[in-house]
Amino acid sequence: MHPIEQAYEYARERYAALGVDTETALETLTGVPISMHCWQGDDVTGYEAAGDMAGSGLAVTGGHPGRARTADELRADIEQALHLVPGSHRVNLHAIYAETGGVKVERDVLAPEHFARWIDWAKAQGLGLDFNPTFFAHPLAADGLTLSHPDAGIRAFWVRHGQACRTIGAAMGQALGTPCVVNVWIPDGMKDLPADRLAPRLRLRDALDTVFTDELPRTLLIDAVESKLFGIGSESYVVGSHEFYMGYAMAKKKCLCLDSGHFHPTESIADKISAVLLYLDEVLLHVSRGIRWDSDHVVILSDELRALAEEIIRGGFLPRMHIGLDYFDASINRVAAWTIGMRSMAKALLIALLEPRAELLAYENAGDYAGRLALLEECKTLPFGAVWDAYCLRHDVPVGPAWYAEVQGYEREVLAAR
Ligand code: RNT
Ligand code: ZN
Repeated sequence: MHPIEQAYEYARERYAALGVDTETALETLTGVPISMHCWQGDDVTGYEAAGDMAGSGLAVTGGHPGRARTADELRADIEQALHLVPGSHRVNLHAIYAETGGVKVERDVLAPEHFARWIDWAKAQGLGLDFNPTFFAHPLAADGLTLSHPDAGIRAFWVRHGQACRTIGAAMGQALGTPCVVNVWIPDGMKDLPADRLAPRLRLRDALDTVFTDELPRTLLIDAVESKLFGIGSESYVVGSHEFYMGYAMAKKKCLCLDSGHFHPTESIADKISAVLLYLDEVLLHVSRGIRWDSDHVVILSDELRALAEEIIRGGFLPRMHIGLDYFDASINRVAAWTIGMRSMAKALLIALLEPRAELLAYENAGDYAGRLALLEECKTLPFGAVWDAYCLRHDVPVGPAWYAEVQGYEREVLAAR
């Protein structure tokens, strides 16, 4: 027997003794797509003529060579990363990744044809696509206000952009046979104390209502809205706060996006899932890793990530969750940054699927909290690594750190030439 299968056999028995079927866990994991954010590959620049981060409130740090300079390079890099991740996944695009053949196309008139190459590629790769309007890196976003802008003309421009992006998302959903999650995040806010917190929120609410006017079937498109706590340049006030969007999503039956970097540093989005899903149909996750602030570090197998996965699995919420990654680190090899995040997310889900749920609940229901804590602690050293290795082997992706050699080869042969 292959040593990995041998280790797996031992692990299978250890889990079986706790009432956990590793085969069922692996089967479930195979069916969970993770949406990989394209913007890790090019530092959120996109391929519009004058891509800069104007009005974004985001900060990408690092200057590792090999940034994808074109959509073709980006697709090649994404393929390389996904090749190292077990399971079938999705790719998350932004409007700034439109391909307009060198012609300037304003954001408010973008159309599905500008994403035809992405759609054809996704079809060929067997990938689902998700999408985001880009309400930043644009002269009309330069003062940090978009859908809540006091100028009706600027607001209308961004409303048209949001509408155009829903049309594009629906076309993606139609072409690929899987609904496209279209997530609205805007940077709107103020650096210093506003005198009026209400008016921008009223404008945002009305603008969103106009963006969402067209009823589009859930089979093609899922509308999501994403809040934020603060950004660079919006430290004192963010128009689309958590309360704003939680209320909006509930009132208007939208999907709520929870980004793990968009709350106070000690606040965990894991705890929010079972609360918001009492009132909402669906939740989108932007899995990120903040260090001291919303720093968007590469996702790793942290306690926070494990807690998030546990909550999804414990609640039986998988069918109502859309799991996406959202970070950007330009200081290390970008293909590795993707691979680490994707593999970590899948590992966290696997560990959660391997939890001895019945035993834990038995302790809890008996009021034996010492037993519950003892078992949770013992679970941390159960041989989930052997189950993960078997999963990688079965899906024909490198086992253990072996994947990094492939990234090194790609860096030498492809990235270094950029
Ligand atoms: C910004 C939000 C948003 C972006 C992406 C690029 O704070 O998290 O989701 O990161 O849309
Ligand atoms: Zn996000």
